[in-house]
Amino acid sequence: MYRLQDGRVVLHAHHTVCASDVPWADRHHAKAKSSFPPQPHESVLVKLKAIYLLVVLLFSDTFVTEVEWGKTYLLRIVNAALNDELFFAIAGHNMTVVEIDAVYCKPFTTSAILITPGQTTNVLVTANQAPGRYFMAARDFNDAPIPVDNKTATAILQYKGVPDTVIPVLPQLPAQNDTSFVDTYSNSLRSLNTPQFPANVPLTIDRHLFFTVGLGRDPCPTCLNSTKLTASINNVTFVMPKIGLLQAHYFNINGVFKLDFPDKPPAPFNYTGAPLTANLGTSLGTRLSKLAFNSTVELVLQDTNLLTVESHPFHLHGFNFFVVGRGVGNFDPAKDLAKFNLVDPPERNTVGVPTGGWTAIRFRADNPGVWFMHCHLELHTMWGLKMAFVVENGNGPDQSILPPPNDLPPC
Ligand SMILES: [Cu+2]
Repeated sequence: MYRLQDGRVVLHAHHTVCASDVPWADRHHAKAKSSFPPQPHESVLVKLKAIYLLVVLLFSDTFVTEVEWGKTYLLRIVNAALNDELFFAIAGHNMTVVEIDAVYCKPFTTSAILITPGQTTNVLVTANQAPGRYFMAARDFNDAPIPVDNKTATAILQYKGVPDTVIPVLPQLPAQNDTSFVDTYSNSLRSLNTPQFPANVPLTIDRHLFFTVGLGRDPCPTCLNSTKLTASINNVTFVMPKIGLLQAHYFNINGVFKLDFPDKPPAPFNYTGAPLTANLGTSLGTRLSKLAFNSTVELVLQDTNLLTVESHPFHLHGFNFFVVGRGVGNFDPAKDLAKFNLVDPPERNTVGVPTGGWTAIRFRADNPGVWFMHCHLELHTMWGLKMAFVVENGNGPDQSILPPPNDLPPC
């Protein structure tokens, strides 16, 4: 659950095989009439109408939304796919990105957006083209050397008064492996950073973390070839406990997890170079990392070439973070730290770790509890590409975990 800048609240939930959890966020928004829709940051806007747009790869019917010429619309775009980062574009219309993961950003105009599972993006679109029917389309982005789903999902933007018989045109989406589009797009995302909505980037860091994220292969006597695919952070494949982590933490139940998650990989290696310099085996464990209340954290997420390099959209529960840097290859503190954006980095809760590259985030651990951090590709999460932070209570009156509600359902 996230509290937003303007008081709205977003529920971000997961269910193993169900993509329909994300719209809860939008339903929740829809009820919060008092502060919705958000006003644009620039005063040029006109008439605003919210369109709820759920991007999934399988539309059973083609969704059509009607627009009036000359009006500007707010599109709330949610990636509810399980395993696909998506490009999204509208034929003939540019989009102005104004909000990412429910945080305002500096508005910028683009012909397409990239949105990963777990992310949301709000854009303004002005219906100022020749009245007609225009496809909105979404298609997989994947620049890793692995097979991809190449289906295109479509919906239709239809100008009022235009008959349904008009054949819509398709937008030009970036190529499926267009890394440079993603680099440019990612670098265009900046916090609004105004007096009203400041970017409170932590400037001094209490805790430096370096996490390698990637795939692996573990022994499995009952599996084909006696091995199974796996995934790990710092070589730890997360094992889900039988008792809830938060429950175990709150009630001091021993034996559910250990607080020894490593701050860095067990042994440094050439994370993204070829050939492989580490073996594919991982260690299993329910290991968590403890953070002091209100401590500032810098976390570098480093993709590895174990099995294959691949883009991993990482999601942190409980906090927004600032994406202060990203790059290709191995993170090199000697040259990369100096390039961090500590002024107006994008603030969000899910970020892609580039294929064969790294992403650096910073956040303040001011929310006591137990918080998962995981790859938002469902397959990878299930393979163990996750860990959790235990954030200690503070000393103040509102700085401790609340007790569980009386109607908390038992496992
Ligand atoms: Cu992943």
